Amino acid sequence: MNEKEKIRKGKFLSLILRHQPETIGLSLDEAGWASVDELLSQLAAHKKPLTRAELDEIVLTNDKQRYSFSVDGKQIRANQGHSLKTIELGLEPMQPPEVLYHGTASRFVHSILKQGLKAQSRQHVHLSKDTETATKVGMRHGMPIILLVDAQQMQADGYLFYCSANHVWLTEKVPAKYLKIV
Ligand code: HQG
Repeated sequence: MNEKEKIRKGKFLSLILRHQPETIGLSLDEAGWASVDELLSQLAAHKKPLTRAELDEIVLTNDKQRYSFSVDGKQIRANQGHSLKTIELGLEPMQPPEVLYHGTASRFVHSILKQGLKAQSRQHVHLSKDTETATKVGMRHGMPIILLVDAQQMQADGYLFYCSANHVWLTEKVPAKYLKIV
């Protein structure tokens, strides 16, 4: 696989494991896991063939470590980013850093400062520990703006934070009073 092919196949894998497993007739369990054998056979059946070696390469070299294999290597899931409401990753609440960042596009800022950050189509609001990552996330939507989240105060006020296996910080919502433009 060349880089372009790997990115294309990885994106399709994200679609399947986070949003629409039914596209290839796959089912995920309640924690988001799919059988690797079933994934590969359903991909082949839907004219998107992938070998086990290619899947291993995608999982291992993915720039954001988006996917994990189970310990026995028989199952696979996306580490975060799901829109499927029935999936419960089973992450334990964790103490967040004092501040976290959220990158968004300038055109959303007015609404965010009024309504707070909402999970939109996903299960969680996604936050990062550093502004570089937040900038990249914001750039996906347009002119990037970084918002600082007072995670310490949120936690003191009873909000829960989770950290995915690939170190994305997740929370259900961020009310506007905890946000500041960087
Ligand atoms: C915005 C990528 C108006 C929010 C990234 C964002 C991340 C509001 C957009 C992960 C709003 C949702 C998630 C409000 C939130 N009014 N706009 N009240 N509240 N928004 O894609 O955080 O590459 O669902 O700011 O790296 O951009 O897929 O969320 O701009 O970790 O692995 O609504 O996706 O990871 O967009 O990105 P998204 P996101 P992957």
